[in-house]
Amino acid sequence: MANLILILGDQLSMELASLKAARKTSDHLLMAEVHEEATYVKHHKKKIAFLFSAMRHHAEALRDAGYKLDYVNYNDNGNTGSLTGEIKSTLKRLAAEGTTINKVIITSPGEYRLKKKLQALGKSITPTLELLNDDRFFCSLNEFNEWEASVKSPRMEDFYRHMRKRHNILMKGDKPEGGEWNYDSKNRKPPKSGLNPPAPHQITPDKITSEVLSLVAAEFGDHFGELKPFTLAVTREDALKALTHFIEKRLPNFGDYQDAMIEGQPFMYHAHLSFYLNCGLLSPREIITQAIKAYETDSAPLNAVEGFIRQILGWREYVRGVYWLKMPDYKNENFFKASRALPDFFWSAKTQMNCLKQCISETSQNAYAHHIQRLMVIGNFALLADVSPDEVNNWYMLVYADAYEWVELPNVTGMCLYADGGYLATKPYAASGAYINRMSNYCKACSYKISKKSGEEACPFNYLYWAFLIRNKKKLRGNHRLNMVYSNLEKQGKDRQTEIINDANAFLKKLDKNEYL
Ligand code: FAD
Ligand code: DLZ
Ligand code: SF4
Repeated sequence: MANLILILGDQLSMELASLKAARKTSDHLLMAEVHEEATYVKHHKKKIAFLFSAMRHHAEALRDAGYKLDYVNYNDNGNTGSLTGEIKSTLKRLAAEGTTINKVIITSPGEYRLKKKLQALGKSITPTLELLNDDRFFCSLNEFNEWEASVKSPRMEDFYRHMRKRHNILMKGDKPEGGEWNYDSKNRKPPKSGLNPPAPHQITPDKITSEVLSLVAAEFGDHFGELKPFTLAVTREDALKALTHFIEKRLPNFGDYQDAMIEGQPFMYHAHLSFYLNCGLLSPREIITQAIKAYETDSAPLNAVEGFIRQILGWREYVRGVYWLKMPDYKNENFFKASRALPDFFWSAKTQMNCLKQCISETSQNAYAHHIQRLMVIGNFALLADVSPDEVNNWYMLVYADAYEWVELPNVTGMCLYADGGYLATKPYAASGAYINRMSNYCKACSYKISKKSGEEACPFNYLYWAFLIRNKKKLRGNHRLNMVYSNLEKQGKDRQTEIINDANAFLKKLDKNEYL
């Protein structure tokens, strides 16, 4: 008896749990490009092109490795438009050919939405539908839940230390390498003039990618973002080259300039690897191994390597654990009861606020923005302007090529909007224009004046920040990490607070009318 194994678009790894158990001679593999996955949010054109091309290349690699595989192209006649539909029609076809399927096996999907659909399908078909644990992570979901239950406040930093010890990464016996767990005090330097980071590894589209680019232009022309130039890796070989390129050329400066932003430099010293990691072309283990090797051979300093590893071994694993522990309720979190509609300029980048203009247009161009652009510019604005978490989450899911709900939702709802009331972050990542000015050169070319605190010319982040604190005083005043900030606000006196509120209200009123701000 044969099994049918569905490989999802973000499961492009030869080490996948469902493949390890596959029998090449009898089992059938299925991959499908479907309308439902491409449109449940209207993903950036580049994301669809990236994934469809990577899926097609992976299908070839699987066939070359001797697997029997059915691949359903987006425009194939009879494409049902959904993954559950494709499983059902494949079962029907195989039955007509005389093949009985014993089990449908799938490595558990990364999104709650799809898991529920597959579980529902399992109840309606004859073969047993089996979901296997996705073991491409350092921490299983059971282990995360046990850790979470065993600590008083489940913060990322403690989880990260637990992971360092558990996997013996950057450890000297039971002590952290270099004596500290975290070298952020050495990181986060402002950008200096003349900084010129090397571009990430770029590839030229091959025949498969060119066909996919035409398909995406024809079928998803109304989706957000620019399709070309398309330079992402779509094979494991090229993704490995992108990894080597990062380790050699950018990792040494990763720590120093982790939070820095320069106009016209979207990638800075960041890895630009999240797309490959999240769809399976690269594994977190091999990335961390390479980073450690760079440290051991003195090619990259400890502050860079530790900072980089913390993102993957710490944050990435942690947000996945939080997602699966807290879903489905996490999707409805709205601590501040924020309800503003997403401003139009999130789509068009038409704003005079230069920081937002740069970050949103780079997002549209590259389906990428680095962490601080996502958190401290775009996300910060959404938080300060009281935009509804649903609308913000929808935007982040849609615009970035690395977006899958397991990683996007905790970052947006928890880290960026504090909509979970402080489960994930100890305080809201809210900041005035001073932070953006310190960490970027955006303010130099802005129509607003960073030095002005009130009035039409003032940087909107300046008064929106204080107005956010005033508006949410009842909810935040008790947070000891905000004690100094609130004392500062109180010292500013009643008249100044009224001025802040008036400036913020005037700005938000214009925002609601979609005026050019
Ligand atoms: P680098 O900065 O070079 O970091 C290296 C790797 O660490 C990344 O590739 C990524 O795998 C991991 N990493 C870093 N920070 C995080 C984090 N906070 N959570 C999880 N993994 C992390 N990341 C996604 O992969 N998908 C998303 O949809 C996503 N949405 C985000 C939304 C917001 C509002 C914020 C603040 C962050 C979001 N992140 C998301 C996290 C982070 O911004 C991206 O992983 C990172 O920018 C990817 O670029 P890079 O590969 O150059 O990362
Ligand atoms: C994101 C995506 C897109 C755009 N298209 C497909 C597809 O056509 N077929 C597929 O199997 N997967 C696709 N994906 C990835 C899935 O949405 C992803 O597997 C789920 O969201 C679970 O993480
Ligand atoms: Fe952004 Fe304010 Fe600086 Fe303009 S002045 S770039 S709005 S932080």
